[in-house]
Amino acid sequence: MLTDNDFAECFKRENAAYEALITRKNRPAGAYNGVYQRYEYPVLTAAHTPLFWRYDLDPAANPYFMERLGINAVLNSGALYMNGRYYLVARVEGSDRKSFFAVAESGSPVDGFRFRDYPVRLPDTCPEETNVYDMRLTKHEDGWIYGVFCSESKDTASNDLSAANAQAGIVRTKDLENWERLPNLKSKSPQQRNVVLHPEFVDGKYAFYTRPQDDFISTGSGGGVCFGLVKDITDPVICTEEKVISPRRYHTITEVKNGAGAVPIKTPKGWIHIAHGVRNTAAGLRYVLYVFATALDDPSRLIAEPSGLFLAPHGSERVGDVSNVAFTNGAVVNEKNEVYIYYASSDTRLHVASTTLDRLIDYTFSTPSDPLRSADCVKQRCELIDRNLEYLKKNGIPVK
Ligand code: M1P
Repeated sequence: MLTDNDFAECFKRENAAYEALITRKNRPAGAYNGVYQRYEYPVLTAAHTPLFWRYDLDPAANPYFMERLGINAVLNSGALYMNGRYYLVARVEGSDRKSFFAVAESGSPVDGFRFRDYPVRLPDTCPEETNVYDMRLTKHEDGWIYGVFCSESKDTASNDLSAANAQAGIVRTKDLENWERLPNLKSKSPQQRNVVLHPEFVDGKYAFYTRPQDDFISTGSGGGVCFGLVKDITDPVICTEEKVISPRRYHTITEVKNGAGAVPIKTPKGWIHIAHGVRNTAAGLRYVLYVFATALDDPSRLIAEPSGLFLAPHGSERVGDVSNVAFTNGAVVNEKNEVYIYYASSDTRLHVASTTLDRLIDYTFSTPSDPLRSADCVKQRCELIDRNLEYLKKNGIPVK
């Protein structure tokens, strides 16, 4: 048992380490690819959660200064840029495996994120709900900020203890402090995950990107990222056919499944979507980010899909609770047209990558699409090599 003095020393030491972590400056890191810039440090980790969320700070109740309620991971985060500040609504996973949401904010897009004193106290309107995670934050033109997240419950119809049911929960807020819970989204699909609300009305209706799935893990007959409309957000029923807008494809990075990620970014050339694609490997599922664009006059119409992956888990990002995963559910654009993409690695920590709107547009609309067959991919690459060698020769630039 610690003396009061030792207890106070422990707190002082841990608090100093915490403050050093929160105030540490981030810096660009990683190989150049011209598309985006990674940063050296994650923007949020389990260690970024306040000490008073984890420790009992009363020496009489906690004589060994132990963590009483540990935090396992901080990951997939919705993101918003408002009035010069960057807001993240992160998925925080306790050591009890239950996730919850918490708002962290900073004046900088790449460091300094500090959690508010309390996690989000989501209205508890679904008694069967066991777990909540992965909130997408949409600043909608109706004036509300919506949070669409996965609401998970036990599948009581199955004898399998791990069988679960995923639905899209919906909340709305004006201040990221007071949240109103709306009914879960209803669609024809038995399960839904990775649902995103479009920021503008489409044909006077609320538009959702959905991801129909037959069961909790497998999308089964679900063909990919879909699009559907809802007349009344307080009674959210998809009233149109859920149209596949970004299909899964054989032998691509979306073969096993895909899902909408960040709220689409409006650009003069179209809506840019940063989504995730999943393929299977001998080492298990591999999650990467990819990009596609839909038309401004019809956000359900695919107009560009650059080939392959946009961002894959790299180096130490590849290891974590669920290894080999890159996942995003939040990106922001500031008034300087800088884009910050918040992505989690291996379901463990949250990173940021930066780019600009111009670069993202160029990437989206000038990167060739996937020809889907090795022979055609070689042809595509040889055409690039031809053009490059010709250019270098013409301009007298030596390569060797
Ligand atoms: O473990 C990787 C990801 O798995 C899920 O994504 P999907 O539904 O596409 O398989 C999500 O639960 C996500 O939280 C998680 O990061």
